[in-house]
Amino acid sequence: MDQSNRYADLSMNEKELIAQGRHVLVAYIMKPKAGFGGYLETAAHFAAESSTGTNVDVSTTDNFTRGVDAMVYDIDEKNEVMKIAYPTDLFDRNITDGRAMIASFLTLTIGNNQGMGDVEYAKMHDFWVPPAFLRLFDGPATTIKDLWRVLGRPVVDGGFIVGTIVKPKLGLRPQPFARACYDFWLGGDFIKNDEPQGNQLFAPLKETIPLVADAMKRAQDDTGEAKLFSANITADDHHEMIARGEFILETFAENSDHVAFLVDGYVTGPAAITTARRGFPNQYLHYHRAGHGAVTSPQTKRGYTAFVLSKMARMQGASGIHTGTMSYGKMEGEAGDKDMAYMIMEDSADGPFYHQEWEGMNPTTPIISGGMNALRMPGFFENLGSSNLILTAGGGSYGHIDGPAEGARSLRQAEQCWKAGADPVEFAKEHRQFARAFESFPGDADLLYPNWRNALNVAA
Ligand code: CAP
Ligand code: MG
Repeated sequence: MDQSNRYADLSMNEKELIAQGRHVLVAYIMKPKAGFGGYLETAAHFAAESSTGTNVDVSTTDNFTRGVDAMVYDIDEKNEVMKIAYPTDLFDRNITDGRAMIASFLTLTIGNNQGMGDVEYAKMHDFWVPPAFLRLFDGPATTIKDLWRVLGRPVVDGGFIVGTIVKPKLGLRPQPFARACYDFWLGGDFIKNDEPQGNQLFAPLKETIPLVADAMKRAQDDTGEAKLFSANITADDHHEMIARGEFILETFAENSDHVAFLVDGYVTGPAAITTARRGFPNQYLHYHRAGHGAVTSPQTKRGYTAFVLSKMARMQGASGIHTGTMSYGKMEGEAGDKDMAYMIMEDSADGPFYHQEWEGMNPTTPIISGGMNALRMPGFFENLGSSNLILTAGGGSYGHIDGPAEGARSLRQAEQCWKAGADPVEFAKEHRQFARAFESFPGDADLLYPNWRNALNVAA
């Protein structure tokens, strides 16, 4: 059934829609399935199923209903671009406080439309939120400024937070886990649980966390520096998450403001992020996105992009989210992914289809992770143009041949190298830990700096 006479109006003007501020605008890359309707007809059906309609007319539709139809307002069939305007009245609000929710945004914009029989594929690449609707989202309660403050740094441009992930990913019992933390903290700032680390039987949280809190105290005493820990409180159950968070804060006690809470936000969804955001508004909320590749990978033509995930994370209240390594690490990514970092850090930024004003919503820190080490960092910083971020390098720290503390120092030196605009091989001649990173990661060194052995006088 061709519904384009109801769910499409290509005369609608995007600038006017933005000026009116009564719609969320969404840009998709969409292809109709062969043998079904034309592009506009499929787009209109997509909009119907994403708002007030179904695949047939129903007798209960009245004039009010039509007033909240999602409308296709622009198509570019050659480039497979479909743009839909969703009236903000479509989206669900809390009965408790009238606030908006990402669950409802996703249920409509990336809901049943992901499996429609007449759609080959559709993937969300960008969206725009009007000010009156944007302010109904929690946004971050804490930011990297809160971490810089704990570290005794300036709250503006407080700089690079050198972090790691306790590796191996799983299999350390409490004592060796805490030892791994202490050893890194002698050189680094920030440690996170790896995304699956929680309350495994071989490392009960209630045994591990006290040892980590003690390791933090000893590392702070031994270095004279504040240290940070991002503790995983991910769980299916809201009450479990709250119980974990409360235990962790009780255990860290006077160091509780040194603790961030890690939530695996893709696998648990907006409800878990909001549990942490509203349950522990004083804690930095660290959004780990493990699993996101299932829908965000460039290989996937459905779902939404990592850019969209990052924008939604800021609205949900993530203080920081992993934004990838922008082609410099082990995970999928490209240099242009830096736009996702700007979109969550700045108050005014451009996405692939829409400019977004954040109206003062707190920024979200780009968290860089995934196969990073000191050798890869200068190029990364050069591409992004900033080091006001958190790096968590697991292999890049625990894989350093002189141990994790030296690995941390090599990462900090990598930032110094970039800031000085120095040639990394020349810089290595004067910076031991950075130089030893070349020997720690010879494969990367050969690829990135082919003349390093001769220059640093290191035999093969
Ligand atoms: C990195 C990591 C991170 C992923 C996250 C891992 O370890 O801890 O979870 O990189 O990817 O488990 O692989 P290494 P992203 O530092 O040892 O690679 O940041 O892209 O979400
Ligand atoms: Mg990990």
